[in-house]
Amino acid sequence: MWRDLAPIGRAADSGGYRRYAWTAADADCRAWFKAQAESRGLTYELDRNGNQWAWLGDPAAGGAVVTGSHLDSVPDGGAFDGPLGVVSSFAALDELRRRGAEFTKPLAITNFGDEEGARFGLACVGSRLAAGQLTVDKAYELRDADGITLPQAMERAGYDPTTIGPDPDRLARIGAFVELHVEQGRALDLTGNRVGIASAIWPHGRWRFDFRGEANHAGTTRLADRRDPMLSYAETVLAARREAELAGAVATFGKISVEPNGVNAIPSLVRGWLDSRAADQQSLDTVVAGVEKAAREYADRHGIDLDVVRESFTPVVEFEHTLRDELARILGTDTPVLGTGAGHDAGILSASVPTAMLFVRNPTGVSHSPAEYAAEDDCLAGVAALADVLEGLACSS
Ligand code: HGY
Ligand code: MN
Ligand code: MN
Repeated sequence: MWRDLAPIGRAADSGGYRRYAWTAADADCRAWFKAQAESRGLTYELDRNGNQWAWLGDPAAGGAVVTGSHLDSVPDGGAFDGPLGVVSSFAALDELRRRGAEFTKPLAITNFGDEEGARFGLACVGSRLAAGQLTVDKAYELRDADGITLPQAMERAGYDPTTIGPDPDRLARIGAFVELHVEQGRALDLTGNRVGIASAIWPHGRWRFDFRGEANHAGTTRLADRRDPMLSYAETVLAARREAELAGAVATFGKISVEPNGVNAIPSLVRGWLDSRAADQQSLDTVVAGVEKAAREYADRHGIDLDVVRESFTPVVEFEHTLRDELARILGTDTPVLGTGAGHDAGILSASVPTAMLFVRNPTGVSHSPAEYAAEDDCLAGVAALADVLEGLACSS
């Protein structure tokens, strides 16, 4: 499976993955998923929001045990964030068949569309739409950097955008959703364990800061006469770091766009995106309010107009204790239970269905980077753990 996935959407210059929603690379990932489903005799389904499903057993029977993750990536993402969960799901099913497991419940493997939000700016679009956490109107307004809207992109990829929207009947078929994911920090590695269970996802969100000044000549405009939005932006980046440190949170400006983007021109517009996350809502609110207040002061000082727009927000997710305890019972009560600052489709679905996550050790903690890595032995331990969990939840003992 890894051999087939490895070249898809891989950038030769960085070695990272650029698998953005509704692009050619995404289509290749989707074709791979469908082929994996069909080669195992699973029933392939595409849902109304572009999420892929591979079913063993009758979906209508209810109480299905569902596992899976996503195949899209951030810009220059690693090989494992997302795909490890999907590959492990198919491998776990293979393992269960080897064990001769008898399924008493339907099982499904999923690939949720557009988890990273790399193209349209909003993460987890496929699961948010299904769970009714993103309205169709808002989804239709999403645009990529070239101004292509989400429905246009879907249509160009050969999908029908008119069907998107809440899918409660589909979610009602699910008895439990378990997402396996490479860990995106070093918490597991520090415990010396290969596999862990998720406790919670930090509340997190994305805010767009538009600093508007005045374009002018870089050589002839006196410093005193400038309205340079880059200055306010730069000071705001430093404020974000300061506020995050004070609150024990994280805050990142990782994306920026500049107009007119000329070496010899003072910018007219600097647009920066703040990603901030914290263990609790109050700390996150403190950070974002602090950054915005500082940005307004810096903007005033330089004669800059500032707009701040919250583009997305995901509240804290505390994974349901009954399912979490069941996983701990299956895997051993000494299995580490960890929180994470990373978002997942599992976090979105947790508002609608009992949901749990497994993490696989990441020896460096690096993720959202071409350097992301997981060792084969750890990945195999993840497959074995997922197989045990699926067997415990979906098979007769
Ligand atoms: O955490 C994230 O940025 C994304 O949802 N994986
Ligand atoms: Mn990710
Ligand atoms: Mn992911």
